[in-house]
Amino acid sequence: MLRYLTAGESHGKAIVAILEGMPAGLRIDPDRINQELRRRQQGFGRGRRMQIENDRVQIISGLRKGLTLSSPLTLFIQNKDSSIEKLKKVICPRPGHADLSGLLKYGFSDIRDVLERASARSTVATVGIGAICKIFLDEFKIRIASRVLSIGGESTKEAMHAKIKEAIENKDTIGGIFSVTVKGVPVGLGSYTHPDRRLDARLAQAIMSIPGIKAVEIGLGLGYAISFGSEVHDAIYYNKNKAMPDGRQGYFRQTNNAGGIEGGISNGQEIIVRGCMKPICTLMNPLGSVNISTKKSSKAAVERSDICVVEAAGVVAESACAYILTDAMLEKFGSDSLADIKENHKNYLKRIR
Ligand code: EPS
Repeated sequence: MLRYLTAGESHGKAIVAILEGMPAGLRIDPDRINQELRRRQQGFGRGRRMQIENDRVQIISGLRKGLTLSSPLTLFIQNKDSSIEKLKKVICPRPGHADLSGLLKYGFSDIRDVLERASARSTVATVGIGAICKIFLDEFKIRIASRVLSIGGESTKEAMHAKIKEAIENKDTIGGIFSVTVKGVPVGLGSYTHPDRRLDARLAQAIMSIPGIKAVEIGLGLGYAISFGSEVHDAIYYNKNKAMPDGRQGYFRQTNNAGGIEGGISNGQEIIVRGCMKPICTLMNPLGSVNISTKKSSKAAVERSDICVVEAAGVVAESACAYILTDAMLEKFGSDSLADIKENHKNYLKRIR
């Protein structure tokens, strides 16, 4: 139903996104998009680039008088640091980054030609698109939030902070785990009828495609591997006075190990996804590498970078989930006009009561 394209290099003129397939009649407040862009720039452990940029969106198509026209929406976010033509050549690939594989794949002789697009700066586009999707989901009271669960294995606020400080002091970097939760999702988004329609598979793909993400779990995730079925499946109850979170009367659960998705379909419970982010690969005290011109051992390149971006990754993952859930809502309830979609949504909730 929905599709998007993004473009832009980290130090190019701008980051651009085109979102096609949003229904007509949705009011878009650019400030809401700017708020999300702002959230992406934050978190303890960000680098100097975030002090330079003040990401703000210009919407250059798809809106008239603040309302969507169902035509493609184009988001344009200017880079303040647009020094791409002046930046120095990079010749020692950083372990963990796309540097070496990208260089060999495309036949470049300067790693900068890889890293400019491989940079996580591209997540500005994901967040811009996700913000529009969140505005759509708000119409259905579907709310998405994220949280940092752990940094370097530590899970209290002070200990997480201390880990990041330790990384800064040691000229190192650190990763962690974030969660994304989605409240208010109606039962019935996604489907078991074909692999590429499964909601959990679609969410996992969207989150795994964020730079630096190495694992995604839904609900109990890896915990399923160490449990008996009787311990982990969410027993079903019925009480005509009790309602599921999506408004359905009668059926309810007392646990949510499934993370809101069974058989590739939302089951009306909160959706719970976790993502694991590896430590940033640019190290101020670099690992061993090889000079691509001389083939001699050398230290990996050092570029301006962040120390820890798990909090920002959570914000980006919220956006990735918002996009998938919007797509699944449009699939279920129609895709032309917001008013029609709302009517279909209302009638559906009435039917499944
Ligand atoms: C980022 C912009 C980049 C980096 C970071 C994320 O800016 P610069 O390279 O100019 O410092 O801060 O990118 C990476 C960590 C990476 O691996 O490329 C941003 O806007 O989020």
